[in-house]
Amino acid sequence: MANTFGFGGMTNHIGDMMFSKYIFIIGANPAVNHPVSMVHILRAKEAGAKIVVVDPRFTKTGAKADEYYRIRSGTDIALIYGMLNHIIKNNLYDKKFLEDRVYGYEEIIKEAMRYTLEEASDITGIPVKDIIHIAEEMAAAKPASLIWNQGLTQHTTGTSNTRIMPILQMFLGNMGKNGGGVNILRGHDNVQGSSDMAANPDVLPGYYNLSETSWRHFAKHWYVEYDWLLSRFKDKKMMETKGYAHSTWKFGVLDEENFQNNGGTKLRALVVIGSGMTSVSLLDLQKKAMDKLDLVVFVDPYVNDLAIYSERDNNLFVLPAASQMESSGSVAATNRSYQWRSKVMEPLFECKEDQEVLFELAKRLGFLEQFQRSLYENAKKEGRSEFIWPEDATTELTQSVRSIGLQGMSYKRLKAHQENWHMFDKVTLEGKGPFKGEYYGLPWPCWSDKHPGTPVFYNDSIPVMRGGMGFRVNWGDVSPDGQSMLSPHRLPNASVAGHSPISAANAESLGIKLTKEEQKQVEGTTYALGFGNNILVERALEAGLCPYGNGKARAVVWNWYDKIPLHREPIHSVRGDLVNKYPNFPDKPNHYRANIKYRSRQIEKNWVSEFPINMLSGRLVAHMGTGTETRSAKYLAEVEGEMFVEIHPDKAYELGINDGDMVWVYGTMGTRALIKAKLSYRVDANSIWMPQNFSGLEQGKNLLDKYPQGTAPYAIGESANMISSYGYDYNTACPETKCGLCRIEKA
Ligand SMILES: Nc1nc2c(c(=O)[nH]1)N[C@H]1C(S)=C(S)[C@@H](COP(=O)(O)OP(=O)(O)OC[C@H]3O[C@@H](n4cnc5c(=O)[nH]c(N)nc54)[C@H](O)[C@@H]3O)O[C@H]1N2
Ligand SMILES: Nc1nc2c(c(=O)[nH]1)N[C@H]1C(S)=C(S)[C@@H](COP(=O)(O)OP(=O)(O)OC[C@H]3O[C@@H](n4cnc5c(=O)[nH]c(N)nc54)[C@H](O)[C@@H]3O)O[C@H]1N2
Ligand SMILES: [Mo]
Repeated sequence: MANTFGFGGMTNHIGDMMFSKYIFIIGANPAVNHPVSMVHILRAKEAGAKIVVVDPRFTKTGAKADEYYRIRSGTDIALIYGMLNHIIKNNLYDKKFLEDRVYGYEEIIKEAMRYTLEEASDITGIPVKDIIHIAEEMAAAKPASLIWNQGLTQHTTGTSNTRIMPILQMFLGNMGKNGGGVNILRGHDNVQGSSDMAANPDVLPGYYNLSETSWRHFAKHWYVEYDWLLSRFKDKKMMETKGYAHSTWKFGVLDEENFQNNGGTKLRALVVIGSGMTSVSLLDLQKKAMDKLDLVVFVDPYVNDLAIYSERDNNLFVLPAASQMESSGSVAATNRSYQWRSKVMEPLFECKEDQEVLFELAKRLGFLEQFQRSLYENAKKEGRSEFIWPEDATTELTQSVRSIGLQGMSYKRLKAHQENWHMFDKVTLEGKGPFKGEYYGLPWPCWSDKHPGTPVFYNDSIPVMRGGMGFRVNWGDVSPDGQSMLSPHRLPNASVAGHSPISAANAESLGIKLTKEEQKQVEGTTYALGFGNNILVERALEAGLCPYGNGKARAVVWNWYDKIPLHREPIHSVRGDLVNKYPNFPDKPNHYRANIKYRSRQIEKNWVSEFPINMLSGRLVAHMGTGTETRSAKYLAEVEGEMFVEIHPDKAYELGINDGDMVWVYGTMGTRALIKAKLSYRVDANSIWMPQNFSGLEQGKNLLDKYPQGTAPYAIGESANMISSYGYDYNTACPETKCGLCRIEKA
């Protein structure tokens, strides 16, 4: 998820938490989901940091914290504005940081003034005295680190949540400092890498937009003609249009009104490679959509869970993929460090590595030669006639993705880091011996083969060649209201203070020296659009300048619907009395090719009267994602072998449910799930919680006999997504699986 500054990922890193005095964990449960990070958090605690958890559920992380506060899900923005209200009124904020480095903070101050402590308390359920206490202690702690994860993103307001948190950290002056920052603990192994590599429908690798300029940039790096790429699309408009999201494709099959968003046609085929699929909300609609396609292909080391839900008897293929143990390559950690991974064993039986499957697919689609061209070109540069996988692919990626500065990450450097773990400090990431000056895994941006990587974002008190940088200048030098977007600070040793992104056109005026010959070589390019050499960037670094510019963060995003983050009640809110005061977004046509409802769904009926219970979901330590892999592991299935729903004893008593009873949970989409009740004080009296890690039981129907012989997992259960509510983030279309309503009955 991109943060306020247009980049995704942690600003700092996990070891860096040792420098924190206060760790604010909001919407994350690292004790279960990031046990290694939790070790670092607990070490920081031993060294004196205060650990504070804000979560609707009393989690294992909450149990290990100094303080735990229960919040109503979907109300984090109101909490932060309440805290800011107190912080601003009592002058506990870092005015200089805001003035120098943040555009539009005045608008945040205005909004915060509307959230009296009483109002924030009413919305969030957190008592006024507690909001004051958190605000005062966090403001006094220098520095404080802020951690979040899916508790914030899986909401209609998910993007706004991920903007308000860095805004809070800027008010407190905690950005660009060791022990501070916003630290998003990412999900899967290499999820950071997959977003860097554009496993997203709205960008090209490196977060390049879908414009002709970006396509032309990649055409060069892929050694294909731009016109050939264009010919693969219906037309130029579709080439520059966001694709379906993981969450919206089903609407492109089921609802004719969406076909116009998809070049006038229904979606016809689905190839799933590396997603469990029952992880997506509205599972029943997904199943129905799957069965209306012409072709469905799953590429997976296990039998994909969604395949089991299918009722079709043709054109569904399950192809065996090699696992991570049977493949190698670079993977990006949650802090933007890239790491080399070695193959442990050759793929078993008929399994193929993912790239082999894609090569075969490209071959049958008739463009294998173009697909592999850059691999051969990169091999040629090293005097080879055959390419080596994944080395030559790594070269393609690192040389093309210059927006976020991957060009310093050659596969040779990455391998050398992996082979020499003992040469790096675990707290600071700094290298020793031959790696002196480098940071482990060259966390991006790593601008050149001499650049050390960037362990902490936005630290403008160290030189760029030590990992220093201001905020990225990505939206022009001047805001629409005429304010400068450039920083008044000069990085140590820099030729100028705030400046635009480096281009051949502005280099000279910024004090960057290029010879005549070099000028010719970089003509017409920018720091992000180079090809064949890295001269412009290298000369900028020599002048002490960060290639992407040195600017201000923007608290006001002038081109978005919510220019600043605003509290909006969830579509299916337990506080029906607040849905008109804090309405959700207007409906959004063509949102990742589907017409998505917001406000119209919110007011379609008085949801909470029919479905009075708030529905939360999360994860178990023994299972991963859909649990496809982990429920197929005998011992993990033994540890956590059964789907359950946590219900508060008061609620259970009211509904006549005993611990261990089977219950029907009814969702707002007309589906239901049969789950075992677990009475628990972890949830409040009006919420339930379920793990998302099960599937294989469909609205009470056991699907075990659908698995091909010998492939059934050891444990199955209802999927939480069979009963999730309708709702999508207004920017990313991430499903709202952290809010929703339901009704419960004893089965
Ligand atoms: N063992 C294990 N580890 C995993 C995974 C797994 O499946 N199993 N999955 C991996 C993946 S893909 C990811 S993305 C991460 C996810 O890691 P986390 O985000 O830590 O996981 P969750 O348990 O889904 O949600 C975190 C917390 O958010 C809380 N929450 C829900 N709604 C709200 C809200 O509105 N506000 C606030 N403040 N909190 C809220 C939930 O109660 C929950 O405790 O974990 C990764 N690690
Ligand atoms: N209700 C609810 N739903 C949620 C969430 C929630 O908190 N609540 N969390 C959401 C989040 S954050 C996430 S990330 C998703 C997770 O959802 P998924 O990403 O769907 O979950 P996984 O089960 O990890 O899926 C990975 C799939 O890839 C396969 N696989 C593993 N290795 C390889 C490989 O090398 N090659 C190939 N081709 N396949 C491989 C696995 O067998 C598995 O089928 O769930 C989301 N859904
Ligand atoms: Mo995730």
